[in-house]
Amino acid sequence: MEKYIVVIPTYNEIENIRSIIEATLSQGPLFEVLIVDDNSPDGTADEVKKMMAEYDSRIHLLQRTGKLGLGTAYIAGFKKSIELGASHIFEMDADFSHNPNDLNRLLSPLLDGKANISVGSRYTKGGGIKNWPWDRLLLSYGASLYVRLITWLHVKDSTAGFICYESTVLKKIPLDKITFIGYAFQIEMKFAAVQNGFKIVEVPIVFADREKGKSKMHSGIILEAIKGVLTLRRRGFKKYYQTN
Ligand SMILES: Nc1nc2c(ncn2[C@@H]2O[C@H](COP(=O)(O)OP(=O)(O)O)[C@@H](O)[C@H]2O)c(=O)[nH]1
Ligand SMILES: [Mg+2]
Repeated sequence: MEKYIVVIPTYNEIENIRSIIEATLSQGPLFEVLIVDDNSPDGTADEVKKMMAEYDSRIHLLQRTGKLGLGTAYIAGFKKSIELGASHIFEMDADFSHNPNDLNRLLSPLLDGKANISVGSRYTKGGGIKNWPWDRLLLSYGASLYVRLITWLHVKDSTAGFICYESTVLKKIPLDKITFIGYAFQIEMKFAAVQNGFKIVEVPIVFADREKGKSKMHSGIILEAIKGVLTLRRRGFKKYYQTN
């Protein structure tokens, strides 16, 4: 049975949470959301609970005890989505940088059997970025070139975090071996998927900077990515992520 679960990690997204959930559910009756909240001090989870009482059973909430990072939030969300019987599982941010109106465009190549994973890509023809300062643009584009050079991963937007997976992909990848938490997590997931023989397609999207709330990006995450890519190269030679 088809069931599309959109996993949305949150940390202090009170200004975005209601509208992002509504926009996601409005994409079609088969869409559900799973919020993974890290005990946001601003009460994001309380707002989700209110909506769960107002709406039907298409809203799910996973609460963690504290800010444990984006990567582990997604891993927990993927496991829960598999338990809930999802056929397709999405990664999407809460801050509208990823437009929920693109969800069906990400899904469609998978429903057509063209690939197992689709990546909302800023760096493929037709994609782009709105309202980012030049230094973040440079960092992001530079990172994508660096990743391709070191890992040979054939994905133009390797740090992208707007993704749709067939659930079979997330059942096959050894999720307990996924260790990174920031941009490196996004690269690691794509790398592990390719190592297991899955096909990735890039769908052009326009990424917009957040209008409400604050970014949680920090320099530690950049450092993790620089070192992480080298670790991935070594793991690639050892087929570290390959399962039978
Ligand atoms: N659960 C959880 N969510 C997080 C954490 N860090 C960031 N997020 C969420 O991940 C998404 C992307 O984070 P954001 O701060 O917008 O990063 P940026 O887009 O790279 O500036 C947003 O929905 C955040 O609320 C975390 O440690 N735990
Ligand atoms: Mg953001």
